[in-house]
Amino acid sequence: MPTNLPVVAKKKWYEASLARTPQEKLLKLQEFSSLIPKHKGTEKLRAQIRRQISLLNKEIEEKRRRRAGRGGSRFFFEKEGAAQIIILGPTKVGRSSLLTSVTNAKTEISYYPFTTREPVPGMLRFEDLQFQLVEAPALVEGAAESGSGGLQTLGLARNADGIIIMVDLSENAPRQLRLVLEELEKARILVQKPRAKVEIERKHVGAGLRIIVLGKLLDCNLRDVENLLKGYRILDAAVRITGEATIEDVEDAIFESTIYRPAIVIANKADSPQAGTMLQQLNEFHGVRLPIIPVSCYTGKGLERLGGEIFKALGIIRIYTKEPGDRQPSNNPFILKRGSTVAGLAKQIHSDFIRRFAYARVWAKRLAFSPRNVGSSFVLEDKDVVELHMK
Ligand SMILES: Nc1nc2c(ncn2[C@@H]2O[C@H](COP(=O)(O)OP(=O)(O)OP(=O)(O)O)[C@@H](O)[C@H]2O)c(=O)[nH]1
Ligand SMILES: [Mg+2]
Repeated sequence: MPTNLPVVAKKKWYEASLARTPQEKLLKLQEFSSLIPKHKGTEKLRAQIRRQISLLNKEIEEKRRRRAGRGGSRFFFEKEGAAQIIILGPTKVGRSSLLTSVTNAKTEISYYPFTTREPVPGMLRFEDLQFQLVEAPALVEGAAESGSGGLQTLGLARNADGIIIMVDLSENAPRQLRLVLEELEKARILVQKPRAKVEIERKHVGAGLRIIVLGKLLDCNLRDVENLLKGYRILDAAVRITGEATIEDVEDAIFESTIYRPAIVIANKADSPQAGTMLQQLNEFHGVRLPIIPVSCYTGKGLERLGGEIFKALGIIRIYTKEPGDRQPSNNPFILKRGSTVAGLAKQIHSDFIRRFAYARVWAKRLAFSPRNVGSSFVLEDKDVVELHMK
């Protein structure tokens, strides 16, 4: 359902998007919030703004506390390694046990519930990559609506690149899974790839609005999209629409409300007596098509699969570049999305590279003749070695 926001509200949203400090953003969002008409079409938006306001309040409060030297919790982490993955789950499922088993981190494991109160990071090695795992505090029912910790926990998931949903096979694992999925859904974090993706990249160079539709617009045309964006004063941006999108999907993207994060389910305590039955129920659980990996932090069973499953779920590939004339490629791969082309690689290395690109030389097992000279639209795969040649 469209939000049909009045012009004053759209203008206020635009001002909020320009805010430079959390305080300013908070103020603008509060004003924006009061301008949203209350009807069915704005329900989701109003809930989202309430959440955003509550998170900002928390952020400001914590900054103040930290400045006053009284600590304050650390709720956001600089990303390290190839990707940041949040371990989410109800209490006592073994999140700390997992972190301790597969990373260098030290964190308290205990029989008592709610032991972990602040996020704890650790690095997991997978082949030549490192993933940063972050144990989130336990998720409780209603987290997405609560004004405090639950929202921050879900905020961690929003900021991360992927999610490990952890459940306990000695308990009612399907119910635990449902709880986490429901909270994620309420927080508008999708764990299943949406049918459409709308990316809006704001520019500030006066190049105007460029809309690229790679998929299909379902209930609108290009002109409608353009008008919607202009209504929000998005006049200088590159917009990419993939998949089958509705006008609502475009508006969602303006508010950055719904986001997709790849996820896997780790079913812990596979050593417990009823684990087999629980796992079966979990696999029959409707509506979820996420990979489910049974593990035991006690016996170590299944833990060796973790890195590979994360890698697969993230949909990334590693590309090793080589300087013309060098014998060996660099040990440090570039991380790209699956399906990326040579052009994507060139762009990631340097914004100027694509303009000067002449051709690339690719070494890969799948090629009949390797190395092969290719153009910028050549689709890369994991572990390809690439030499870029410039004009
Ligand atoms: N049987 C069995 N018990 C486990 C396993 N992994 C963890 N536990 C036990 O489960 C309990 C909770 O483990 P934690 O790792 O502290 O769980 P958590 O999810 O971090 O819990 P909180 O941070 O308190 O919310 C502890 O008593 C662990 O010893 C396992 O693989 N098998
Ligand atoms: Mg813990």
